[in-house]
Amino acid sequence: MKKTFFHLVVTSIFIFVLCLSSHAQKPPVDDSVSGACAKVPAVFRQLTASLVKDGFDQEEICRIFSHPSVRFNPKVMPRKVTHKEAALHYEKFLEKSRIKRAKKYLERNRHIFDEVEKEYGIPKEVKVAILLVETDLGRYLGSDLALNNLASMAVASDLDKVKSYLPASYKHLSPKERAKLQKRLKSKSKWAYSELKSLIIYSKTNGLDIHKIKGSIFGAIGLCQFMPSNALKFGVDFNKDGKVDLFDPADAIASMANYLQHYGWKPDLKRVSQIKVIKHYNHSTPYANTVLEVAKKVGHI
Ligand SMILES: [Ca+2]
Repeated sequence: MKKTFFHLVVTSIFIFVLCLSSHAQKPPVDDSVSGACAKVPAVFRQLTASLVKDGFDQEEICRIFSHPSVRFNPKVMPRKVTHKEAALHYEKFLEKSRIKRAKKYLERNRHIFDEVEKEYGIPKEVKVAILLVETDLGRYLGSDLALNNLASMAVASDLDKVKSYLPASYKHLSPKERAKLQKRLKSKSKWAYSELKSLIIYSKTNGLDIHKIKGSIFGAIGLCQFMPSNALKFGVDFNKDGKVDLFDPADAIASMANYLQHYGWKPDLKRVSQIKVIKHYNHSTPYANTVLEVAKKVGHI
């Protein structure tokens, strides 16, 4: 009896110690998730919770947002809401040196431009002109990650959070102006959140590292500067390598052509209708005129 009791006590202690050690050696699976989630910057905690609530995998979202390259840039949203297209100078794209580079780029990628033109009917000169105006033929693809810019806008829906970054003219707003600006912030934040979701899906679907996808200040990506939602809708895997990579000339040029065709580009379209289609790319008449002027200059090789 004594021996049995002694054995019981020893066995119990053994099991207890075993449990403790096993707990220490093998943390529950969820610990790795909460570990990564704990590293998500505080400014993005609510955003990541929303993404998980909207159906994204928690582990994936925490992995994305706990990466050291993720950061909040409070200056993005103020730029978005004060952005004035008319203030941009498009005439620089008509400079001789740029036209010369566009011609060279076209020659270097002529087989792609020709094949895409055959399939979608968009003149190669128009496509190279858009690449020149959008990213200077891939020279400028953005200085920060699309993820950071979109996430920064998505969380900046509150005027008080971004007001110190607004231009001086926005400092003394009337209550009516303030309400209007606040409404605009909310709407842009909602838009950025939706684009952020598209970016996550785009990178995952195409096996691209989201922490390497550079974007414009407003989150446009690739040589053709598509918003992620358009990358999902109009992206074409033209070189048939199994992924839509908008940083690859073949995919970018074909995706752009697909987009323009969708918005009504046809052969023998009159200039006024061409302008209308190009404005779907960027809602600016000076932009559309510049694209056609560059195309005309490039065409005269
Ligand atoms: Ca591809």
